[in-house]
Amino acid sequence: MTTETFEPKSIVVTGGCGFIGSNFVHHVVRERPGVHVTVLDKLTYAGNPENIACLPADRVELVVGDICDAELVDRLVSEADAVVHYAAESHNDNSIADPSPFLKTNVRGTYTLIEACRKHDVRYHHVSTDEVYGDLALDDPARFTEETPYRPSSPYSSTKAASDMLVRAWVRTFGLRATISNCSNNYGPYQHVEKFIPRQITNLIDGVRPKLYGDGKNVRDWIHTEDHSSAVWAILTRGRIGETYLIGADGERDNITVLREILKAFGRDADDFDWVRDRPGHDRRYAIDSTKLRRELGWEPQRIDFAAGLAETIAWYRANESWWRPAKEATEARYRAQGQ
Ligand code: NAD
Ligand code: TDX
Repeated sequence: MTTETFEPKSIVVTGGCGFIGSNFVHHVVRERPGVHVTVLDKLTYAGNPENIACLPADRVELVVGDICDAELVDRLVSEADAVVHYAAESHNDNSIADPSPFLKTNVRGTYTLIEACRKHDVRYHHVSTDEVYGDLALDDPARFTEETPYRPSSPYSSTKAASDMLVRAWVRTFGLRATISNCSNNYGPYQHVEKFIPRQITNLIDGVRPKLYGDGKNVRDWIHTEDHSSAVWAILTRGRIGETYLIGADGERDNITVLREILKAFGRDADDFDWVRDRPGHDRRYAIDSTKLRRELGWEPQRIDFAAGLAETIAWYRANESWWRPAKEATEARYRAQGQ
């Protein structure tokens, strides 16, 4: 299928100091020399300006602010060709402990951005998650497609689903020039230590036993964050307006298998971990069918060797202790209070 190429010169990246957003900013600076990036980030507990501090100042500007600040958003959007929206409250466990910031940032924040994009007729790409589709059974041969009905399980995923719905409505009713992507679980550098893979790696560096929820059989569909970035760029520049694209790299693995790969890399015994309290409402399995993205836009993931990607990620956390150390103690204190 032929699609027109959109060539933005100046983009706003919300949440560009978080895990996936900052990896995307690195990707754009490296791969797209003519593009200027304005990062809009509130620098919550999950945002770290260090993630993009090494990038050239004439290519990347950081604006510290809230996506719910309509005046600020209006000004930044009026000066841009496109908005790529990553900013979110992103952690399921936090959304169970306190859903309130999820409602505000994920729903109200998205509303604020799409209103500004509508007013200034600016192209908008909405970054979302496969969790909006709920979960699949372990023995179900099916995978999620763009046609799968929404069935979110957690406060986090229900607010992401709500934000997707707002974008769809703005496309249909107001002609917003938008695309949506729903990606599976990312891993790679700069991921917060609250998330599964970095939590276990940094526990092992600290000589603490990793923590596995429930029976450890929950399946996640892992993709390297670099492949997520290349997919988002393909959709932003060549995707069809109003369309949703699922992003995945055929990386299904259950949690205990991933944990045992990490334990092995540290030379530890396969059973050297603690079983802890399960997450309430814990989704069983996610699996993405990304045929539409591959067929229509010719995208292919490059970083499909999970063992190699994991080894690189472990090496990154070993080499960058000063990056994660400040967040570790408070994160583990939160988990301890939850019995996890
Ligand atoms: P993250 O928690 O690491 O980063 C979120 C960033 O958003 C932080 O820099 C934070 O400071 C910023 N932010 C939060 N609230 C804000 C606000 N009100 N205003 C401005 N900035 C704010 O998240 P992540 O894991 O990088 O996820 C990024 C996006 O990708 C999210 O939209 C998430 O739903 C989506 N996603 C994540 C995954 C995954 O595996 N992590 C998978 C699919 C989709
Ligand atoms: O200590 C742990 N032990 C454990 O067994 C942690 C932190 C998690 N888990 C399990 C829960 C999940 O089955 O590991 C799996 C992955 O957990 P998370 O890293 O919290 O990710 P998940 O809940 O799957 O959501 C992630 O992927 C989809 C991101 O956090 C979301 O932002 C994204 O939308």
